[in-house]
Amino acid sequence: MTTATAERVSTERMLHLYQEMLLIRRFEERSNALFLQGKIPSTLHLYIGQEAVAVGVSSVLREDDWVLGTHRPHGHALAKGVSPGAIMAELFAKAGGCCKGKGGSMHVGDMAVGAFPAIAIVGANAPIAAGAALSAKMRGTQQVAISYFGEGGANEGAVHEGMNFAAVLRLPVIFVCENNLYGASTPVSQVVAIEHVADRAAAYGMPGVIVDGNDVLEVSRAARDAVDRARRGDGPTLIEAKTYRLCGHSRSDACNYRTREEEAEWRDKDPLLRLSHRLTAGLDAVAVATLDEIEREVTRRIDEAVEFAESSPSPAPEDALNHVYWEERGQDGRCNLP
Ligand SMILES: Cc1ncc(C[n+]2csc(CCOP(=O)(O)OP(=O)(O)O)c2C)c(N)n1
Repeated sequence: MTTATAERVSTERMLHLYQEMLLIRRFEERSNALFLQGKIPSTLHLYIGQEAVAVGVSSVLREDDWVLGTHRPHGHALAKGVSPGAIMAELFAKAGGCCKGKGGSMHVGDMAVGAFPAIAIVGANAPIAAGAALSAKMRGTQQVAISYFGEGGANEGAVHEGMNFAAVLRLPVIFVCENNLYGASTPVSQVVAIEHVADRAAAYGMPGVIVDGNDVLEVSRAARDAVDRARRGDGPTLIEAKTYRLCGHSRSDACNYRTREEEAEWRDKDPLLRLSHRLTAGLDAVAVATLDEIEREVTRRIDEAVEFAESSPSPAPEDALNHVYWEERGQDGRCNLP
């Protein structure tokens, strides 16, 4: 097991990463507000506090690489390039949503930009990511697949099967464990007997890397190493990103299983705050006005996403059985599965 170090990067790249993280943060805050107004049916698992993980990882991916998200997937999808409007419309259960309004929050994704529709069964995406990576290896496309899961998910049998299969066949998968310390209300110490989930990598014969999951530069450096290794044909890597969700597990969570002091400590380590400090202080010396400009641009994109969702129609009843599985119909009307 190794620990990652922060990457030396240009100011331009840091501003880009900042904008990507801010897009997720503001998207999540707005969807929470819309949920409370009763505009979003079902529940929401927000990604507030974990933005550096998805953004750091996706920042080193190609468009045709794949990410496989979890029940907390808005950040995974946004960072991979799924349109904010299509995600918001999906949360509204509207026909313009990325799953045509039939998946909701826990299934957002868009294969056109390499984001599998997310899988809400905890840990279930690991063997699917391995399968996608096997297809990339067989076709020689050099694509990589990212399997996200939490420290709770790390204990699911499917995660072990996926990791073992990927290691044995040296598949181009990066397993990213977002260790945010709690699986719903259960502290990690009650479900994992060792200090670092990344230590388990040795048992599969793959590198295990620990990163500060609230430092987008460190995440992106570790992800780049893992992606390079995967594209070279050297197989999978397990990255454990130590992070914290700065919100409840899902709606109506009073967070009584953790202290306000602990939350305050992690608020000081907020990934956005950390990058904005780094950008405005020291060598980079980016003007605060530049960050304000980014804030305005992000707000404009979120406003546009909400407008799109509001004006999108509900799915038509006659479409109830359409678009449930991936399908392309040929001229004869028959399904051609990929
Ligand atoms: C197989 C399975 N068991 C239980 C659940 C219910 N559930 C949803 S989220 C969650 C906690 C997951 O914790 P973790 O994997 O650490 O991810 P986090 O919520 O912290 O992002 C549980 C138990 C589920 N969706 N799937």
